[in-house]
This record gives sequence, C-alpha cells and structure tokens, in this order.
Amino acid sequence: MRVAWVCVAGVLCFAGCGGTRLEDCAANFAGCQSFMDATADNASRAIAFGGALGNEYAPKCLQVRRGQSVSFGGSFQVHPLQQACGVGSSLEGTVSEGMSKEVTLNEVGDFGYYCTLHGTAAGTGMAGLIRVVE
Ligand SMILES: [Cu+2]
Repeated sequence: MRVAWVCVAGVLCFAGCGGTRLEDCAANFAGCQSFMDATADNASRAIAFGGALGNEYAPKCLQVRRGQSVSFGGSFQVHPLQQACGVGSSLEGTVSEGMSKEVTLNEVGDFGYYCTLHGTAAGTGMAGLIRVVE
C-alpha cells in the first residue's frame, strides 16, 4: 500500500512536488541488472506491453534522466499499471483504462512498476524498472 511522504527535517514537501514516494526498490527488482539507455534527448522512451509481447514490458529495464517522461503503450484494462517501489513520479494509483499513459520521473533513483494482474509488487512476473539518473 502507499506510504505517505517521508519528509526530512528542513525539507519542505508539498502536494504535487513529485508524487508519492514508496519504499526503495530491491536491487534485483524485475531482474534488472543492465538498462537500455534512453537518456539522450532524442531517444525513444516508450515501453510497450501486452498484445504480441504477452505478459511482458519492453524494454523491461530502462534508464532515463530526471524530468524525462516515459510513455507506456498497451491495454491497461488487460494489464493494469501500478508503481511498486521507489522514487516519485506523475503516476498515481492504478491505471486500468486506456491504451497510453505518460509518466514523468521527477526524482533520481529507481522506479519499479508492475501489472496488478500478472505481476507482483515484489517485481516478479510482469514487472519492470526505470532507473532515473541526474
Ligand atoms: Cu498484465
């Protein structure tokens, strides 16, 4: 379940400044050890899932820069998308409708996500990881 903002003394936190922060992702979340580098300005930051891919995200392990957006494409009705762990983003709650969702990564760190029907919040099954660098 969602964990409320953890605010370090002296750091001002307010709604909308980066989404909900969850527990850090496990080092081997979704089995990701190497990442497709999508940090270049003109790189594709699209993650496809479902359909011909089956219960998979592609690319499953993606690296972006802070402030960049990733576009998830596929049926969220068949594969509801939810954050599992890690840094804040513009993804709130579970996406269970539509075919496309843009998620902006606002903090440096790991952002783990999963399909609530075919994966787990622990990163097994249909899950993926976005590594956000400065
Ligand atoms: Cu799924």
